[in-house]
Amino acid sequence: MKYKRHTVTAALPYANGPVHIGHLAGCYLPADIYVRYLRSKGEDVKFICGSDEHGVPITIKAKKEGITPQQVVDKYHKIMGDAFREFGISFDIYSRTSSKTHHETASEFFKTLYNKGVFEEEITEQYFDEKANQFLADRYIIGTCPKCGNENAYGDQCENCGSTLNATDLINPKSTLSGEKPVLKKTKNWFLPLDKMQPKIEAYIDSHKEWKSNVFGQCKSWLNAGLQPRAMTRDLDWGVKVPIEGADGKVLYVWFDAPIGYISATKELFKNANPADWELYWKDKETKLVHFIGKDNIVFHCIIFPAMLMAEGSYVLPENVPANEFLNLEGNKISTSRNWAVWLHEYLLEFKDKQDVLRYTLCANAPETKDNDFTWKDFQAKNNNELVAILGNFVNRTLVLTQKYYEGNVPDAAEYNKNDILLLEEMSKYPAKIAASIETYRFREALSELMNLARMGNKYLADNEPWIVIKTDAKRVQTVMNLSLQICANLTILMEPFLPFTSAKLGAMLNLNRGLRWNDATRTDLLLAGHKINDASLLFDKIEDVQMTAQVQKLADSKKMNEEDNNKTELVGAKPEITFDDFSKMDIRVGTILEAERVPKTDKLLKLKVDTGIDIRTVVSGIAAYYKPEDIVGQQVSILVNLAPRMLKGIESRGMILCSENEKGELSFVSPTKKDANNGAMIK
Ligand code: B3M
Ligand code: ZN
Repeated sequence: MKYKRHTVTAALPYANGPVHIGHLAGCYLPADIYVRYLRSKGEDVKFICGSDEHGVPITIKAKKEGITPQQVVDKYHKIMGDAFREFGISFDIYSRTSSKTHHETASEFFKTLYNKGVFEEEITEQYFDEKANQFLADRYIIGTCPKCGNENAYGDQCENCGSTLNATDLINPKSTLSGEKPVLKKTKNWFLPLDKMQPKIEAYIDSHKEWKSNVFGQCKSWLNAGLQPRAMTRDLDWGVKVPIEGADGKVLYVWFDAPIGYISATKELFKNANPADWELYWKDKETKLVHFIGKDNIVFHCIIFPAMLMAEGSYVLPENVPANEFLNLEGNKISTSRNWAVWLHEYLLEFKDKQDVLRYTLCANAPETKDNDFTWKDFQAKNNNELVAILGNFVNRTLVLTQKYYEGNVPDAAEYNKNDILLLEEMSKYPAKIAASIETYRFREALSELMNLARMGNKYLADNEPWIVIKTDAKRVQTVMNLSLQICANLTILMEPFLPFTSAKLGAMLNLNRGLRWNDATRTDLLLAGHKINDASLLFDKIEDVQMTAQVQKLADSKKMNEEDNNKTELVGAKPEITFDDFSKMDIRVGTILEAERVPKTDKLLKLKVDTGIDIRTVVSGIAAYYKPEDIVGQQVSILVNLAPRMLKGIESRGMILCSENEKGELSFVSPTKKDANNGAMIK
């Protein structure tokens, strides 16, 4: 069936950190290539993305940075949007799920399902952290995966084996907020009865045997295990409020609201046009809906979201979900927390104007069927041996010779010989060949075909040696150069989805008509005789060893820093990090208690006279339950001397005696271990 229009989405990234090469290779680059190709074919396509601003990853980040969730998403929404734009990821809209449109759209969607009686309302026991006084959903809880034994599985998903989980499935659950073992507490939630929907979902999946085998296989294995009802609401406060009565303090499950983000972003896109138009891109049967994602999102896009759409009833279902596997970096899993990543914003600073080199490398090496590895050595090789030596070299030789022989005027093709005719025939096959690969989501193959066209051009030049023939047969050289120029023009069109920056640059050098489309690349008259081309400059330049050594060193440094960090104990529930300057503001000294007496009418307080080495002062301390006054006279203690004075029970207390507190809340002095410490000695 030929579709009238296309809705293409790329996974909404969590707005909790910048974008790295794994994100790009995983879904944004293939999606962009696909969309640029469709546009070049003249298809009606909308490319939809935005930030996923809800969910526990956001609130955890906020806590860690000591800012609000809204501040977190504002910060990263901008950073991510900028990085995508700079790499030429050509979204028609990059929206966000904290927008009003989204909150309204997600609420409405939920209400529709609720009114249709789709949800099962159930009171179940969910984990609760008594110390943090909140329910623990999704990433607020970790434990051992019941399927694969990974000890760090999240409450909703195990990243090791890809299973979707419920928090109550975890063995040895632990709160990521306090590190404590959670208790079970009853709460009401609304469940999507995936178990009952299984036959319909199964029929849908079975009608898509053409899907990539990694995607189809994962779906089948979930179906074979039997789908379980899944809660679509959470007892959390950050997210889209559950829009029904009796649901105070609850929000929509982030995986319920996030895919609806695609719909609300499309609405935003059309908000200044005819607002009903957005519906065509979601509800018209002649719309082809394709989701580009990474493999950890397969179940949500292939099972849960389609189930939601089916239950709603008026939407088309995803026609394909070409998920990629993961990209590793120099042999190790990319990790944000361990800073084992190549960040796009850093890449741009270090490799200015080389977006296409990264696009090329990531596409040529895309983890389409299995996990793949990015190495700097390979990046350099791809640039030097392919982009520079094949594509750049062919184009440069053609343009330089055209300037040299014809002052930049395209020569007339005099007469085609047998080889020229063969070349023309071959050339005309490329658009269809590359298109077939792109349409079946085989982007690596498509890119390698593109390079074959450049190779063919190089070989043509080498076989025909215009630089030698020019001395004897100027007419022949005109034909050779004319054909070489046509190949350059075709390359400009066909490379655009993969290398948009280079395509624009080459198009400008060739002074090529803008607005040429994919199918024009079969033509051999894109540059007519007499057409004037512009000066040639290099499309790519060599990347030197020193640049690569610096990148490898940067990664080694971050590995070393991590190893040092790993030697530290787990900082569960720790206070936020401070600088050395923060610490050195505190003036802590050794002092000796000279006098001690109870503060009348209190159980807790002792009034102490302390020799701090710099003065003798009064301090009121809450230690009466643990120390008798007569026992502590002569005791050496640590005292914070530059704490602002406070009035306690009418006594001015100047400073604070440092104590440790055990698990029962009992205090004990922190004292020098050697008895001969001097009063006034600094503690640092
Ligand atoms: N934010 C997960 C991720 O970034 C999630 C994708 C949502 S797509 C609707 O991997
Ligand atoms: Zn697992």
